[in-house]
Amino acid sequence: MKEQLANIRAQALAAFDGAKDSAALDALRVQYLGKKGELTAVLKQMGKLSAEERPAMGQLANEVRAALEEALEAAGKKLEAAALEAKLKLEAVDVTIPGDSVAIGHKHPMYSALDEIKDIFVGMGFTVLDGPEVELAYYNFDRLNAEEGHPSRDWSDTFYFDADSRVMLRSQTSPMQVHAMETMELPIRIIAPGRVYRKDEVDATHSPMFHQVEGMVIDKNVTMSDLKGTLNAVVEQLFGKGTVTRFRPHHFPFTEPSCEMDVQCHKCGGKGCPTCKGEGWIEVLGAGMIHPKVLEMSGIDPEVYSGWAFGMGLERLAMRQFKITDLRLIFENDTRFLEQF
Ligand code: 2U9
Repeated sequence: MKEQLANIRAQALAAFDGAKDSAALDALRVQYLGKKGELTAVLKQMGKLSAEERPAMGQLANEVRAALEEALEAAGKKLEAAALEAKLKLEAVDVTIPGDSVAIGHKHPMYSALDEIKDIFVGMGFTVLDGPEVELAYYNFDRLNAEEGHPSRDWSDTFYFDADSRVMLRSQTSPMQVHAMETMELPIRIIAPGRVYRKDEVDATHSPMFHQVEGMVIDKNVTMSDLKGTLNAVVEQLFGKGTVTRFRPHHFPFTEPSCEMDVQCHKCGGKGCPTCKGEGWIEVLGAGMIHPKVLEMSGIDPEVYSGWAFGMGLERLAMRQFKITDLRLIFENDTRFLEQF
């Protein structure tokens, strides 16, 4: 019996140590320590021993059981640790593997041009306004001295919402200045950038939606020299110090007198080249002294106050700045185009 117990101990310890996984180990537990296991079978024979032999054999059997249980627990722990190790290896994140790159967007070139303009005007004390794109024709036309019958009010030029031509998509950002005259305290220095809508066919230089930046100053003793001085300072910041400008007479219903401002072509210095289409000058904006009737309609006394205003197309400015030859590229949002800026 002593030998049997020694064999069981040796075999069981070797078997536990070699178990491949916890299921195999559990089967071995049943095989050696279970109710019908090998150790139990030996213990059942204890009754056959003499009273003298029994205590020593009992003690030995207990020692073997304790040894087996201890070895079983150790083997279990070893398997558990190995399983954890394998799982960690399997689930480990290799931080050295290059990640999937996420394409990062950036500012649209036209909004870069707008931000530059905003910075220039804000630096001179102007406030930037925002306003509705759906407007009353009253604010878009009447209050800007474009009376009934003015060509720009025609259905072929303007997107109206109603048969009475009262509600429309604004065709200029000027109604924002009218709202400002109604709500802001004088003096006023504002710029009004935003989308405007006109019934134009799409081509390389036209779009039914485009962006304008308009601006306005109203104060006492404001004159044409303020207009020229301020706009000259603006284009010097936009196109460089010493930029030569000229002002040509023009006509707008909302300003009197009105003018257009050209900058001398930076490419050819005024001689004429492809950039300025042989003209030597590039038109940048329209401007003028706010018409006294426009001031009066907003309750501002033109005998006390005067003002100047300007307007320019943002796409045209961005196209010149970034040498973009087709307006459609600005709106198509083709990343192959946009990535270049
Ligand atoms: C108020 C009074 C006057 C805004 C002005 C222009 C001249 C102008 C055009 C430039 C190219 C529009 O985008 S464009 O087609 N605009 O030339 N705009 S003065 O004058 C105002 C505006 C509001 C109350």
